[in-house]
Amino acid sequence: MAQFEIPQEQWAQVVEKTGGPPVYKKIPVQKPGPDEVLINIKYSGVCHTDLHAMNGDWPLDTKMPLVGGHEGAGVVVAKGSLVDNIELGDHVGIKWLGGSCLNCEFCMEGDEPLCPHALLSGYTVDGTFQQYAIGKAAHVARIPKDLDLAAVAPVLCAGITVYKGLKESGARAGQYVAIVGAGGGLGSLALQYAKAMGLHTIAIDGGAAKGEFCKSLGASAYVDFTTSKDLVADVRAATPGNVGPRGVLLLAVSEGPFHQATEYVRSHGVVVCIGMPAGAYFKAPVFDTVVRMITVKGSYVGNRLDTLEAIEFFRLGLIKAPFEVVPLSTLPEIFEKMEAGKIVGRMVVDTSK
Ligand code: 8ID
Ligand code: ZN
Repeated sequence: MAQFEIPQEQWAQVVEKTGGPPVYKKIPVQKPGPDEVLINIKYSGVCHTDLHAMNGDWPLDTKMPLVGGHEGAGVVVAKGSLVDNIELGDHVGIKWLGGSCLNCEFCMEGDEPLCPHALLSGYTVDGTFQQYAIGKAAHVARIPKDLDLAAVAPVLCAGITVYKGLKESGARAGQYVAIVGAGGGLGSLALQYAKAMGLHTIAIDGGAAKGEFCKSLGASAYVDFTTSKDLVADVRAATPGNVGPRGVLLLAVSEGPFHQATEYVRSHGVVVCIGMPAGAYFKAPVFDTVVRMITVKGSYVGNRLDTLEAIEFFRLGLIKAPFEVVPLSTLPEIFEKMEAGKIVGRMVVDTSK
């Protein structure tokens, strides 16, 4: 069995007060409990959720001080006494759902994200913006050893979430889905998962650069919300017969598009809410919802099987969303760019720098 030298201290980005910014500093390396593993995180994707966590946007308290991050991929370097199905040296990932009780009716039904005792990585427990993170053995994602850890990191939240969202939309191969916020982190993965699932995509986001980017990821149409004179008509026009897309994945971090989606979704279509703009409400006309038989639902990350399936799509070479690797020390600048909507695709931090 592999042996690893584990330092006493490590570099981390620590949010010390709500509102941030994160502070790059040395903190102690923790020891895994009996049902936990210690993971040498090599790379972590940066999700907009990490920014919500730092800003205290949501009606759910974070731990404080907080090490954020929940798209971390790395190597198991230590494990607790009860962990008998993971070896030192195995490659694993920490995802948003860090742990769940595995005994409540939600866990039993495979709805672990709904467990009342769920642990949220980088939110209620420390996450992956550090060199050594703790994961519950039952919940860490298994990553085949031949996969590039930087490239697979964004799959651990963005990939799982959009893959689940596409399943929740009920859209089948050959049908159309609209991806709102398609040029962002979740959006870029959504375009790739949708393509791999045989779906046509209508990408919605702002600016020419994101348009080029979405087209390069296989979008069949791009609607620019900053220049479109009639977004509803433009989205419908991108589907055969102008009937609108079967499914809509709402990934944007602003409230407006949540109100528009029921206007352009196809009758009997499904609107899936995934993005979580602070303080936002969903609004839809009751009349249209009834007579056009529209379904509106939320979708929240994915369970362990969704995780395995999302990684399998990646292993098969079907998911090639561009990402940019930068040092962990630059996290505050990433958050600034994210706040301004200037990130195209996903940023991934290298924890060794
Ligand atoms: O399980 C879940 N439901 C889950 C999982 C992971 C992330 C939910 N999220 C949430 C995050 O907390 C965040 O609120 O999904 C949202 C998107 O996360 P992200 O993809 O990591 O964010 P991003 O990279 O900043 O991308 C957002 C995109 O939305 C576009 C922006 O231009 C950007 O490309 N956008 C905005 I802001 N307003 C838009 C609009 N009106 C828009 N696109 C189209 N129309
Ligand atoms: Zn996330």
